[in-house]
Amino acid sequence: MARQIMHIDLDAFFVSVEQVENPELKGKPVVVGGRPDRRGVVASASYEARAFGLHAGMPLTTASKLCPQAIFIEGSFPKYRVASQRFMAILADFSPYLEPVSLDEAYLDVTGFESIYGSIHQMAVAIKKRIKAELGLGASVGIASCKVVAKVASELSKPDGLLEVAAGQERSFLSPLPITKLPGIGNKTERILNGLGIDTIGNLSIMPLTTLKTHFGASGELLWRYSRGIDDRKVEPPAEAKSISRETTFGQDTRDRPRLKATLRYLSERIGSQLRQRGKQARCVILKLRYADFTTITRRHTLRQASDSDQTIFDTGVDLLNQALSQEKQKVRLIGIGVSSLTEPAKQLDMLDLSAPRRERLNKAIDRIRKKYGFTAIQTGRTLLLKDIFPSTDEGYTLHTPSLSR
Ligand code: TTP
Ligand code: MG
Repeated sequence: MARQIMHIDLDAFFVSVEQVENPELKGKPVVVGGRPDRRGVVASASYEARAFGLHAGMPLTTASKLCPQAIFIEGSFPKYRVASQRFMAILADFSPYLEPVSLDEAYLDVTGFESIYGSIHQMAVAIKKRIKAELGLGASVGIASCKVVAKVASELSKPDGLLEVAAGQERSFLSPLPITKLPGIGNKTERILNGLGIDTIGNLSIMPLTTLKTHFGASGELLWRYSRGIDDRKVEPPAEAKSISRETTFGQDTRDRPRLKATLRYLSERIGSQLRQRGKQARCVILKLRYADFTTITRRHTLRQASDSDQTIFDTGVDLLNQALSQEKQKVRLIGIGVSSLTEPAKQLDMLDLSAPRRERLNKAIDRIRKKYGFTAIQTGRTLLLKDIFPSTDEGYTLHTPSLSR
């Protein structure tokens, strides 16, 4: 029997959360991402703003030129996280086979659920109703026999949509759509496919597999399968994150070391706190820098022993920063730090590092205080410098790219 997969995606998620909180924003061109005079990009645009050509990823300055009357909002990530958790909790009430994909997007395997709801279509209506009633948010739902077709269907039905693709109709549904509608086709793939004379998913689906493999390697086969509406991926509970990272863009490009280090310190503390919250340690620390000309580099260092300490992450980050700056004259536009190779905490502490137990106690105490009084209740001397750079709230500093610096 064919499976029944639902893909649910909230409409203009960040903007809609703001509109629920402040109904005056409803029906207006609204952008979440930051003020138009600030740097950074649009994270979410209302459908009214999209009518002016605004979209996610567009620089805020361009957005304000295209639509000067748009209302620009900085955004607050913790608020979106709460809304996302409530959204996922509603979905989990409908089917235990839930796979969150991002904050506002999930797959549900609903095979056989028509016996409870009358039809899968009615089940989707019930889900949309609950999301609207409890969160005030619009959602779009795609229903199909596999993930890729369900996703394309929800996207195509937006906003406030519901689109079901009957079993057997997958290929003919996809066929007339432009290739950009197929998940996984970015700018580069699009350019190459256009170069081969392919502009619709139907054209893509009749390409010989060997040609696609020559151009795209292993992902050529995925393109070939998806374009025919073939996708055996299961709806699975989320795997544990393999890495954690945070980054932010400066208001003005800078090479000021105290400022760079203060930002790095703050980002390191957030990473450390998240690691400890999850009960994980990391073996690898990664620094990311974007220079004034948008060149982006990452530099990594593997630690001798896995760690969850703010200080270790920061110290490693500073070493990588110093090395990178010694090889590059440009100013820095964006700085980020991340950790990967996550492991369970090692039982045996490094005998050569006598300060490790003390540091661990200190980190735990800091986490307790922050949990009670907010992230900025305790700050190291270095991050205090950030006071002058970023506005602060109890949840932490509001960085200019809220969505990207979570
Ligand atoms: P999307 O679901 O891609 O976008 P959306 O919900 O704003 O609009 P719609 O689904 O109706 O097309 O992403 C969900 C949220 O993720 C979005 O509200 C903001 C955030 N986001 C970013 O921060 N940066 C991005 O580049 C994108 C695409 C999304
Ligand atoms: Mg969305």
